[in-house]
Amino acid sequence: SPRNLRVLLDMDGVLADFEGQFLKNFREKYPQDPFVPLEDRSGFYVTKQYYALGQDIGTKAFGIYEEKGFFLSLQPIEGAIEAAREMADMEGVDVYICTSPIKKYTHCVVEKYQWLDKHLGKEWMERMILTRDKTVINGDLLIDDKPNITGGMSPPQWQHVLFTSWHNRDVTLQGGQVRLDGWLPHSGWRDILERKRQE
Ligand code: UMP
Repeated sequence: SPRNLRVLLDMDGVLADFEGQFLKNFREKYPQDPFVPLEDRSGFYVTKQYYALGQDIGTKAFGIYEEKGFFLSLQPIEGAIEAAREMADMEGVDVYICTSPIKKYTHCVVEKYQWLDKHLGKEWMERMILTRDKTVINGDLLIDDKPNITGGMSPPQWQHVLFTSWHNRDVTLQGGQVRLDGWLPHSGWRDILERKRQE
């Protein structure tokens, strides 16, 4: 029988609403400062866009997601938890969480585990992969909102499913990328898995 399909799920921007929480916290903490509405986001790095508004604004933006409690407080993306559970329950599919912690790891690393425990449960600890280089991780599919994922392994083993978010909605797909527009039942995530299985 064929081997299991190995699916890697990114956390920030795919399972957890990093951008929404970032903006909420930034506006609450710095109500007098300029900000970037979600519909004006472009480029993967939110800090890069805030630095363009001024050095001090960029520094403040950085501070928002380095704060204790930020990563644990992220709300699940709509439909993500249900989809992740259903995917993990699919016959012949192995699901892993593949996420890059920020360099200032103190709160981020532990809170990513806590978030997974809180929203998906203890058995998901077995699925957790923390890495700053996703290209060296084996998989058939990587579902991730970052358009250009590079690293030590070129090309990576996995096919990149670009998960739509505000910052990448106008990005042109490259190479073997396909797009996934969300986790609601009709987004087509199951079709992407089935097609990959039949390759
Ligand atoms: N991140 C930054 N700067 C930004 C936006 C995000 O450092 O401007 C961090 C947050 C996440 C990580 O921890 O990058 C995203 O990692 P992946 O989604 O690629 O796993």
